[in-house]
Amino acid sequence: MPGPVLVPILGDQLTPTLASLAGRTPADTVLLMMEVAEETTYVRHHKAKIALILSAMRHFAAEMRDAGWQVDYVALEDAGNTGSFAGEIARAATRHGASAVQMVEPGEYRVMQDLRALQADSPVPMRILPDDRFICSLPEFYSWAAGRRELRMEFFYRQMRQETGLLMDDGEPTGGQWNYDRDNRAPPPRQLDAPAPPRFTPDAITAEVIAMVERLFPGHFGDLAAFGWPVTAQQAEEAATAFMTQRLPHFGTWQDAMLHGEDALFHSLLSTSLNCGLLDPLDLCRRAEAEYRAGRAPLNAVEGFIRQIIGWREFIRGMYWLKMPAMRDANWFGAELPLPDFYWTGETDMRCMADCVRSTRDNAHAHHIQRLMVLGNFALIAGVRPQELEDWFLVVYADAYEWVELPNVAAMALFADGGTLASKPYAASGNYINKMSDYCGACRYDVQQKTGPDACPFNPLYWHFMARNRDKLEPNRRIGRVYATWDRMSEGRRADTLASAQAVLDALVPAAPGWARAP
Ligand code: FAD
Ligand code: DLZ
Ligand code: SF4
Repeated sequence: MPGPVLVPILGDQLTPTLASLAGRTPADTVLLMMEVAEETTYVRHHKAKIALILSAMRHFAAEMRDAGWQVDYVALEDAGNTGSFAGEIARAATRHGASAVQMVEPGEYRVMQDLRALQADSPVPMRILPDDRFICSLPEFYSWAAGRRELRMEFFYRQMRQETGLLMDDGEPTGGQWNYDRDNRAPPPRQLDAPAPPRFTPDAITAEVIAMVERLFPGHFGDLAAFGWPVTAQQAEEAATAFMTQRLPHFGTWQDAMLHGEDALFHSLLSTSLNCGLLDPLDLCRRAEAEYRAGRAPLNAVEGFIRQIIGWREFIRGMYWLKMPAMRDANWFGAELPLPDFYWTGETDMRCMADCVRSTRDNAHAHHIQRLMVLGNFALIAGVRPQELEDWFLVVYADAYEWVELPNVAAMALFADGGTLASKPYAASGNYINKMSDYCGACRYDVQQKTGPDACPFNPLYWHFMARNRDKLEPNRRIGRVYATWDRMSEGRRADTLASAQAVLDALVPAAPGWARAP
């Protein structure tokens, strides 16, 4: 009798229909799940991110056992735990006398390198299968990208709409337009009264994991007091239903809005569940479309939501694998500023920044425009070294895995790849934040002032960024025209602007070492 097939399932593969389980039966298969020190510590993750993944893993193992599967679960503190995926797969293959190992490819390049090395040395056959939970396979993405001069999400998205048939009528986009982004940028009124997303009270499994995280990772960033993320597929379904019925109808209009203390607004907060496998992306999109077809949600909301998932999410994943490992080293502007300490402490008079860091600390979440136009934008115009900001983003968000974090930070927020993903840097002065939020009114800085100690720091930094990168940005058709405005300013005003920006930069305190990676 040949030994069983060993099927390792990683912490972001919590999906019962995983490709590695197709055709397998409980009689000839052992599932292996591993809590390993290498994953919990390769960066010093937000406490809530570790709690979410380990709790979701433990719940998934219990559900798979209930469904009849044999699950070998290695807990973080088990005696003999080698601390790495490769070590645990090798150990379990011997323990079970496995005839073969079969698993779905990991989401991260770093882990893929380790698994390929293990595969090369494995005494039993080891198959690594494509992750078919993504709508676009990697070979399909590579062939879409091949030979194109510019890789832009919009064109990829149109192809995905055609392939999935989402929001298509007789081969044409529903409503006659592919993209309703213009209707998704309304500045917020003073109050928006968004219904709060459901939070899930920790059960015994989650409570035990939370206690373990507090004990083993006391110095990690973030708070666990408000932990309420879905940790099972059933909870994720509940969260998805609440979103579809309560917030989706307004998702489009207020997609880019920010309000102080309003951490979710009309966003779905489904990324944590999507990224660890508790929800299926295509299913979510079909449900959103059904809300539109039934007349319960408008087209700009539903198209906007579907675009984020079959457009941005898939495009970002394809770009990651296309551009790695170079993407991790990209630094087109040669930015070398250390990450300011307020990214960790939240201690800054910039009200927008303080609120975004607070939400990040309390919830392990901030919404897209906070990530892009406050946290990312400041780092871009101040000139923070990309690898430091990338580490920060990988640590602090419960939905952060390198395949989705890195392209968003390096290529979208920092333009560190020189424009393979975005057509221009998302650099903005305080004016943009003022328009899209209620942050500025009660800020210690004055968003209308362009220079001097009371000026909003985003204002002079914006021009400092433009001026110091002129050789790179002036040829860009989409942004180069701003130099005409700069050149029209008097020499004195330009000098004051640069001096004000330099004063902001000189006052920044670099973060103490050890927040993101163990010193
Ligand atoms: P919603 O606003 O409700 O959007 C719906 C879904 O669309 C999200 O759940 C997500 O799955 C998908 N989506 C939307 N935008 C993107 C995008 N740009 N890339 C990929 N998927 C997208 N998202 C992550 O999942 N993990 C990250 O580590 C991450 N890091 C980011 C870093 C920066 C600098 C920026 C600008 C964006 C980042 N994003 C990341 C994308 C986006 O901000 C989050 O997906 C979103 O805020 C998650 O909240 P939500 O579920 O409420 O999203
Ligand atoms: C993020 C994370 C953490 C903190 N811990 C684990 C773990 O102990 N075991 C596990 O299987 N996965 C964990 N993860 C998620 C992995 O980092 C993720 O599956 C890989 O990065 C995918 O390449
Ligand atoms: Fe942020 Fe400037 Fe507005 Fe203050 S004035 S909240 S620093 S954009």
